[in-house]
Amino acid sequence: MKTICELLNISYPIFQGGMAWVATHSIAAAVSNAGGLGIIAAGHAPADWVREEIRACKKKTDKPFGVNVMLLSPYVDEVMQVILEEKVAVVTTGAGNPGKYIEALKAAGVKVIPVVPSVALAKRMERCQVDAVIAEGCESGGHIGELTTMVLVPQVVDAVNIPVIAAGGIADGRGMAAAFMLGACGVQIGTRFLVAKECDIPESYKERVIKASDIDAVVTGRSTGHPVRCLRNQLTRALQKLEKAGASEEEFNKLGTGALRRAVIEGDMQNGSVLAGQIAGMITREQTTEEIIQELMRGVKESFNLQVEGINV
Ligand code: TUI
Repeated sequence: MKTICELLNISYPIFQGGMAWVATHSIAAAVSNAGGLGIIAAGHAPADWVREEIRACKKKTDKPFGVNVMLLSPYVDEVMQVILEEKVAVVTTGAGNPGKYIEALKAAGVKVIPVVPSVALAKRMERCQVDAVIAEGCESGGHIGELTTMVLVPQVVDAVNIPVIAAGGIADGRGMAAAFMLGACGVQIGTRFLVAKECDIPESYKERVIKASDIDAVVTGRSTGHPVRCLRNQLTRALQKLEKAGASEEEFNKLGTGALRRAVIEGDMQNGSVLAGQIAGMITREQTTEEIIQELMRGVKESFNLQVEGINV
C-alpha cells in the first residue's frame, strides 16, 4: 500500500486542521510549502469565497492542498461544485456524513478524506471508497465527537483497511509518535497552527492560546447535540449557565450565533467563540509554519529513538 505521503504527493504526514474562519489560503499555502498538507476551511462561507481562496492558494504554492467542507453549512452543494471545477487535490469533511458527494469527487480525481468520530462511520466511509479517514478525538477544538484520540484511533485502525490519520490533542513530536504507535499513518494538527506567523488571526487570539492552561478548553452545547470545544471566557460561562438552567436550543443558539466570527475577525476574546483544543495548554509561542513543521519532524524522530528506561521489553 502507498504511504499517505505518496498517495497525496506531500513530504510529511502532517495535515493542517480545517479550522472555520481561521484556515484561509495564507496558512494553507504555508503548510503545503513546508511539506505538509495545507487545508482551506470552507466553514459556513459561500462558494464564491471558497473559489477565491483556492485561487489565492494556487498563486502561493504549486504543492497539493485541500479544502475542508463543513457539512452543516447551507452552501455545501455549491462548495463541492467549486471544488470539482477548481480541481482541488484533496477534500476533507467534518460534522456529518459526506456519502452523497463521494462518487462525483472520486470521479474527478479528488482524494476524499472524511473526519470520523466513530468506528461505525469509518466503516461506512470505507465502503464508499474514500481514500483515507481522519479519526478525530474529542481533545480537538471545535465541533467534537464522544471518544478520545487514544481510544478512537486504534479501534478505527483495526476496523478498516484504508489509511487512518489521527487528530485531537496532537501538537508536538511526542504526540505524533504516539499516534503512529496507535496505528495511524499521519496526523492532523489544528491548535498548534493557530499560532503560526502565517495564520491570519488577531494577535489577541494567539495570545489567548499561548496563555491557556491545561484545563482552559471547555465544552459547551452537549445538551443541544452540538458539542463545541473552546477556550473559557464570558461566553462559555454564559452558555454553561444557560445549559444548567435548561434553556431552549433557540436561546442557546442566539448567544452562539456569530460567536466564531466575533473571535476570529473582531478579536473579541470575551464574547467570541475561541475554538481551540485541549493541547492549547502546551503551546508557548508564535513560530513560522516552517519552524513548526521542522520541529514536529525532529521531535517525532527523537521520540522513536528514545530508550524507554526502566521498562523491560
Ligand atoms: O467539524 C469539525 N469541527 C468543527 S466544524 C465547526 S463549525 C460549526 N458551526 C456550527 C455548529 C457546529 C460546527 C467547528 N469545528 N470536526 C470534525 C468532526 N466531525 N468532529 C465530529 C465530526 C462528525 C460528527 C458526526 C463527523 C461525522 C458525523 O456523522 C454523523 C452522521 O451523520 O453519521
